[in-house]
Amino acid sequence: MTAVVSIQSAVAYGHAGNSAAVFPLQRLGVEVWPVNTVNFSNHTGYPTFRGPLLSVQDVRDVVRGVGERGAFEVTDALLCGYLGTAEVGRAILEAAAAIKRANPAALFCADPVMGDEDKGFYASEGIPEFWRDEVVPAADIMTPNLFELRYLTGTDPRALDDVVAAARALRERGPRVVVVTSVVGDGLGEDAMRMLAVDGEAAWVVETPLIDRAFTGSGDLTTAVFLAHWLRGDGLAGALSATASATYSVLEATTAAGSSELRLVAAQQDLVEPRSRFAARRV
Ligand code: PXL
Repeated sequence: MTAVVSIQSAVAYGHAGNSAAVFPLQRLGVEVWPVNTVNFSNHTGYPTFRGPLLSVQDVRDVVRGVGERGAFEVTDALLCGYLGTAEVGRAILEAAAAIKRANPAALFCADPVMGDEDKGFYASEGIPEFWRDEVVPAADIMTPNLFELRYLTGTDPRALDDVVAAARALRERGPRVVVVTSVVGDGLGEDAMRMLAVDGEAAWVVETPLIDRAFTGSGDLTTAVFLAHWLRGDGLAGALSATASATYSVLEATTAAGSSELRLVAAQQDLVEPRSRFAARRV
């Protein structure tokens, strides 16, 4: 059995946070123990959203209770993403430490959600610094977009080689696997989306056609799918290719359906057998 503790937000309507990550992990064969940090009606991109944020103490209690079931001994990874407050982030770091005490082989996979090229920083005050100063040294896998990689490394990579160098620089500070999404740069065509992955040895890039619209939850989906394939032992190139293929296929199905929410259930076969496939190439 492969098992993941996923500490993220949850929404009733649509797909973001755990509501974008849990089902794809399950569909890829991973047992998931979700710990929700908020219970919102919908993601925050809508004009209204309602419902409670859990207190940090509630999040800690749920994590503790899951640990009391003996789950941490058999947990393969802790997954986290979008953070409302750095306080919840600290509870996540404590959870990572507790899981690693129970199973030293467990991985901490963090998607440092804080902003993007189009919107700039949208994370609350203190969150970017929290990712940079406290999560980077503790994480095993990180999945920043290019905007987030720039901030985390204090670099401004322009060409693909520079992005690879920045991803390697982030590795030097903690995570042994870095996946960079939304890679653009000098000499790279603007009609494609690119993801790049580095570990201690190789760097791999995969390109998919660009779908020119915004999605919410697509980053949460991407990190979840990558983690599932990494835990399965698909290797860096295999996990990257499978992630780009599944994510692109779901986004394409979402767009074809004219849906504003990810079509995770309707297009679930794409998680397992993506209708479009893209190979990774070594750079
Ligand atoms: O996709 C990140 C995310 C997670 N959780 C909630 C969100 C969003 C993005 O809007 O609103 C609640």
